[in-house]
Amino acid sequence: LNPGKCLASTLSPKIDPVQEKLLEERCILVDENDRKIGSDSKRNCHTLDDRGQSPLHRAFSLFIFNENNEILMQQRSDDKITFPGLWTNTCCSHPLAVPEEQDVSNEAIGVRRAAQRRVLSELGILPEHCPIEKMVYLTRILYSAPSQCGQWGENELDYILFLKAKTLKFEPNPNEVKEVMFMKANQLDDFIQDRPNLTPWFALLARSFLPKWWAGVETIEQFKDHTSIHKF
Ligand code: DMA
Ligand code: MN
Repeated sequence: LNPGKCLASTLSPKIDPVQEKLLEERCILVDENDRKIGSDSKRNCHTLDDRGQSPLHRAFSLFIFNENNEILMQQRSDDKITFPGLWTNTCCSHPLAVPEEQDVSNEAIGVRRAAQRRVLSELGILPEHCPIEKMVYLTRILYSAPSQCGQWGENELDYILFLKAKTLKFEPNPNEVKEVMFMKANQLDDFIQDRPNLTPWFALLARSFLPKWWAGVETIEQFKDHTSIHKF
């Protein structure tokens, strides 16, 4: 990712009002061991300081597979404040600093609730097609990355969630998602070679754990590791 190269829309001085309002959400601040140390606005959590850093907060990355084990991929809308226009996995966002979503007991139930909330708002996937009890919490990763234009970035402790969907119906919300596609496992290498416009976290996972997890998706529980926090 070239931080110097900005998409046209990110050069626009006007921030999309819907996305701007979402900057008021309260994210969960954590230490490197995933212990909650407070909360802060989505805006502050994604604003880089003069050393290019932002506060570490909890997040999730959900991968939804259809019955043919293809991943539902999304291209972020040009209205997104961080990483606009980039291709990424099905749905990423943050559990919020509210009791229902802060609870990481019971296989990170709060994070899975947040994922169910966000697939509905980003992709129009109904909760019954994304059941919390069918979402598998695999492991956690820690990574940071600047967005395309310097001012914004990520610094996250990211819960990886997999869902093998029985029924998959979606209706992307254009304010969030520009395009969707299904990707087969044997297309992954070409996908990451051919596209300069991938999110940093998807690129990291695609080059590390994803091929192994994907090959074993039918027995995904074998890859559960709730002890490690993998640092990139
Ligand atoms: C944040 O995703 C989470 C990760 C793993 C990067 P996002 O920028 O898509 O969050 P939101 O959808 O809430 O804007
Ligand atoms: Mn974040």
